[in-house]
Amino acid sequence: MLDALLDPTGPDRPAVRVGADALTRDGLLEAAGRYAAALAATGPAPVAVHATATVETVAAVVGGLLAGVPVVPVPPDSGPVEREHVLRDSGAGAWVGPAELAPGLPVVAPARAAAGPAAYDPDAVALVLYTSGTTGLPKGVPHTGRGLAACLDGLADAWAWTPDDVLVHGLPVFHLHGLVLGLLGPLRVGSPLVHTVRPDPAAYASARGSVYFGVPTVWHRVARSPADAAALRSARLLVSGSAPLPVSTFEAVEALTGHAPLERYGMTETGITLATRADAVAQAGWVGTPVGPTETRVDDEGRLAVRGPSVFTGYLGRATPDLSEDGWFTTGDVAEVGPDGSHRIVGRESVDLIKTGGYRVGAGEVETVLLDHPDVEEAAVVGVPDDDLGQRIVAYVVGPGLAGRAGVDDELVALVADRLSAHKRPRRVVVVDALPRNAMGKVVKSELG
Ligand code: MLC
Ligand code: AMP
Repeated sequence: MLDALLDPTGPDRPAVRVGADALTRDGLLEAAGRYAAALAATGPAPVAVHATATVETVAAVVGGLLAGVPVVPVPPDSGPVEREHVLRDSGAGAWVGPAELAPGLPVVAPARAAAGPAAYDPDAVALVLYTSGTTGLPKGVPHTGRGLAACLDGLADAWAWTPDDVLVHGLPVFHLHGLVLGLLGPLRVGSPLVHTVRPDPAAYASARGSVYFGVPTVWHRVARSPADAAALRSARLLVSGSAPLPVSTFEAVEALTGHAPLERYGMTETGITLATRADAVAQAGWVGTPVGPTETRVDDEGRLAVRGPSVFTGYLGRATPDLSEDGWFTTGDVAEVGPDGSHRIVGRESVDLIKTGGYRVGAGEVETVLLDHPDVEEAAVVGVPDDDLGQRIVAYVVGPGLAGRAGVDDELVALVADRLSAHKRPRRVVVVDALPRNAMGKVVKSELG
């Protein structure tokens, strides 16, 4: 799957830069090969990686892939409840990260001598990504090398992405966007990567790349920083994804940079299934045509289903009712298809999946933590529209001991931060006497926010 990285005729130039640290192609193969050698000794169980934005994470992830050991990237800010769940649920047998964060798991240290790649099985699980559902703790999404490669080849074709490009982004390296597209993409295509550690407009401006990736929040911030935006004029492509790009942001970015952002659409479960091609005219609000051999289907109610080589084959260890036997995955997004075959994402079916800053957060996951507080009797978590984040998380709570108590919001935000990833914290906590409910007793979330 890492074709360009493993091509012995490829140039030994800086392949991956993360902040101030850079690895050449040979340097990365050496660093990753040392992890691969160590992993050969820990056995075939998945390796979980504390996925900070560092070259060490890059080496560990690539090392797992070279060794043929499934890699489970773990958000470095995940609280203990979330982290313990991911480690247990994935069946991880080894850990790259601080020992105290994964008690009981052997810590993998790079071996003295690098190992070369193990025999590659394209149908073996290469990565397990965790993503939120509407309720419960995050679910594991296994991807094979074949599926990931199909996704990346489709995008390389759509964007005419070649080794002559330099990719720039600063997205987290534990999700589909930052890790698969943003790291495995350059290693498959052979284009150098400049990872800016954080996706700040100033860092994007000084990186001088040709292709830039960002979530809409990043583009919103770029648009508010005209001098940095102007530095992106020399780029070839600005790509947005992971959440809807507001028309106002699309237009501001185009005016300041001279580039209409190319939107693409995907999901942790499906890979990137729709993309605006580099040679198409990008239109605000439209996310493009099927990637590679992907097929899409939109029913009378607008429900979007996708099928193709990058779509997963089911959650790890649990039923996957949204996946049909013949491979169609019902995304939960509502879409329309234009006369040119381009797709527009109109909304989501469930209010319980929130997208904040491009992160997917299940309302139920946050509600469960809030309900663990002794004074919280009822909780409803919603995403309310936010210019910068797309949606911001607001929690409504009910409990006789809460009303009028000073600092209750900080206490509940801290409780969430203590258990789950930082971006799952509510931005605001509202104490109410009662939650709006319908005749069936179900909370009417549309009346909140
Ligand atoms: C945040 N903060 C809070 C808070 N929430 N403080 C108190 N209470 C809360 N509830 C803090 C933050 O920790 C931060 O502190 C500061 O407030 C600013 O927070 P922010 O406004 O959220 O900004 P930032 O931290 O800069 O995050 C924005 C962002 C980030 C865009 C950088 O959201 C991000 O990296 N998003 C990318 C998500 C992503 O990659 N998704 C892809 C999923 S895959 P401090 O101290 O740190 O400044 C997918 C499929 C596909 O979707 O199609 O790609
Ligand atoms: P995740 O599971 O984090 O991979 O999030 C997937 C969800 O992000 C999709 O189901 C969509 O709701 C949303 N999404 C991703 N890309 C886009 C886009 N370009 N436009 C609108 N929504 C998007």
